[in-house]
Amino acid sequence: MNKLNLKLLKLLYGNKEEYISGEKISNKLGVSRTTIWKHINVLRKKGYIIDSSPNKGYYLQKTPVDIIAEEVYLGLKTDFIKDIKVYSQLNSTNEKAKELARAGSDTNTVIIAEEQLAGKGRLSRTWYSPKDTGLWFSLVLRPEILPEQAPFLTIIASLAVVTALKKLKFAPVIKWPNDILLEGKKVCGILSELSANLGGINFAVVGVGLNVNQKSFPAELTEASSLYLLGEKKLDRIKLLQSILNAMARYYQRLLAGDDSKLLKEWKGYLNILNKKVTIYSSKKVYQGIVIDISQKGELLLKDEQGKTHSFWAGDVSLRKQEGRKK
Ligand code: BT5
Repeated sequence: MNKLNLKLLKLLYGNKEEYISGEKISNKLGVSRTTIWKHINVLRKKGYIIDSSPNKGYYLQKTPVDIIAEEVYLGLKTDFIKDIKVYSQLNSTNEKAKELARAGSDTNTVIIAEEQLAGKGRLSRTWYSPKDTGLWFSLVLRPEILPEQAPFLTIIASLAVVTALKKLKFAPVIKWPNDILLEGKKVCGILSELSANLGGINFAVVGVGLNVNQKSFPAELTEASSLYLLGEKKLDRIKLLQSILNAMARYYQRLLAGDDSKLLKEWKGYLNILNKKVTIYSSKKVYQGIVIDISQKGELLLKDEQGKTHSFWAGDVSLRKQEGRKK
């Protein structure tokens, strides 16, 4: 994010509905009026409508509809997020986030794409990410937790999305390990990836795909839906993203503070498979049984028909409720 653009925007926001003179901006930011004029034009190119008058100065009339890093940043209630990068098109925000993380990018950076050409799901699946309609973003984190606690990153991300959806009066349900459903339809998927060694976690990337304003889906995605289709209202993606990131900041702090048990309990409150009959597909075998619990480490515990308990990690298996359809 360009720091001067951000400072300039803050001033314009602070003076909504009225003009602020070029001289006043110049004094406050300690830069020349020509520099301000150049940066006003940069903001205009990003979609901000800023009126200017030789006598009165500048006035912010309208903010853009596209996702703009500064715009997201200004509405955050937390200093948890250190940087936001928005791309109009990426193959995958997770891939970009990993590339930046490997190159030493700051922690707590959000990578957003307006469109993904090769959005990723688990187990080499693809995530349909059409242009300008959803929220496709990844967070680069360097959490000081043990590698075995990594499933908690997906847990807190789903709690953050659930919190934001509940604020909009939706009633979300979590399907283990990483789906968020509304009225039985998948509106959100989360993909967390980890780079770790014996010393601990190098970095984690938490990717969130949330269907917001799509009006339709490809025929093969029979179980997908969007907030628009279910709520019959177009939503402001920036506000929604801010709400998710604000909630994520609170959950992340709790995770770092060692509040795992309570987080897990809260998350289990939204799960739709506890005590239900399910079929689990691992790469080698198919298991059937009843989900008896999720372990403190985030593994699914399944009791099979012979009474034997098996545990599964999220990354390795797919699951369907019996009589249900395969994910
Ligand atoms: C997931 O995988 O649900 C994780 C999806 C994570 C996507 C985000 S977007 C930002 C970040 N960058 C990335 O590259 N990825 C992350 P999984 O549980 O494997 O589910 C994938 C399955 O969901 C697919 O095989 C489809 O059946 C279905 N699906 C694909 N696109 C969908 C969509 N937009 N909405 C609902 N379902 C979808």
